[in-house]
Amino acid sequence: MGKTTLKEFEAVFPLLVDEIMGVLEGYKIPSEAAAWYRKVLEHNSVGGKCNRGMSVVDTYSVLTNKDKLSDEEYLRSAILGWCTELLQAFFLVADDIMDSSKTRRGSPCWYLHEGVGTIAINDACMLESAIYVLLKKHFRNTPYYVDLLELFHDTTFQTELGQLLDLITAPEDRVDLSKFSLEKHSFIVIFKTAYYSFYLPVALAMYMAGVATPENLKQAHDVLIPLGEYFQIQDDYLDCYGDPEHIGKIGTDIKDNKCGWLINQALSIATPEQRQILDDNYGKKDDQAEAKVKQVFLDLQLEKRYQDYEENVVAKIRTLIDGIDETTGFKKDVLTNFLNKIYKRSK
Ligand code: GPP
Ligand code: MG
Ligand code: MG
Ligand code: MG
Repeated sequence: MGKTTLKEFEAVFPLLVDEIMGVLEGYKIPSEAAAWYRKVLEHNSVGGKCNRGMSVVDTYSVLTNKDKLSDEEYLRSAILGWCTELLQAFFLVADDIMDSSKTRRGSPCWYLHEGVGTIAINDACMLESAIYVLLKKHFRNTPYYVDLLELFHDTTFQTELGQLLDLITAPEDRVDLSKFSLEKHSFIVIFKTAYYSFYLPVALAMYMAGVATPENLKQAHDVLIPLGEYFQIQDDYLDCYGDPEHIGKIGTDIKDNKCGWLINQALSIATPEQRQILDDNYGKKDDQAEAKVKQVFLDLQLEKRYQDYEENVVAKIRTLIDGIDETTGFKKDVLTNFLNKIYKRSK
């Protein structure tokens, strides 16, 4: 099955930016605002791995059994892919403000750019709006237009709920590790990441391929949500153990008092002495305190624990994929492709 390349997929984006600029021209907006919006779109949507966006195209190819899509089909599935990337861009611009992050995709976070600051909040909202400009232009005449709108709205709401719990479980002024738990962590990561990163791109391709029955959507959901949970646990792991040069961002979870996978694992096995060090140093905006937490993580051999978790969860997900019923138009390969893309990822 021929997979799309980043180069092919990225080549579609300038066409979409031009279309969006056309809408602004219709409003006769002063040119400096149009230039600003163009910069926002280009800087924040391009430059990532585009795994989510490209997976819409690849999933559509698998579901329709086509080795090579027609130009028209490629373009339409890539537009849904870019809508997914715009949603991600909206979330990342906003998330970096909320997490006080410094870098994203190897350059300063958007809100830290010269002259941007809190305008980034409006920019994030406008990245979201671009989704609906594109959907209206390209999908308004399809029978599944309302399904697409509902899917984007529901997914956005789910992600915001996850972000809410992520943020209120990590207050800046009051560190209380007894509020953390693996159950809470699971809710946070499923809602803030799994829905928009895994379920959304597949469901989009399913609507376009005409196989989005409630049964098939449920089959997809029941594997993609655990897969997305595993993906965010990788993100939590890489926040501490990833190479900032390689992942393009500097980890902030310990200083930000986040209810991440590593701290929850540490809490479940720490001795009273280690627990005291964690209580005294977690969530402090201070390099030395962060280093003390990392030392406890090291002493608890969390890296090994993570590798064991990874092998276990991947075996479970493979069993779930084996149980998929393909007679109703859904395909195991859709899910296997996702799993292969993220297994043992280092960025
Ligand atoms: C990832 O969390 C989750 C998001 C980017 C969703 C944000 C949702 C909003 C409604 C704004 P993260 O903070 O661990 O991501 P990263 O490590 O990339 O900063
Ligand atoms: Mg973040
Ligand atoms: Mg965050
Ligand atoms: Mg993270």
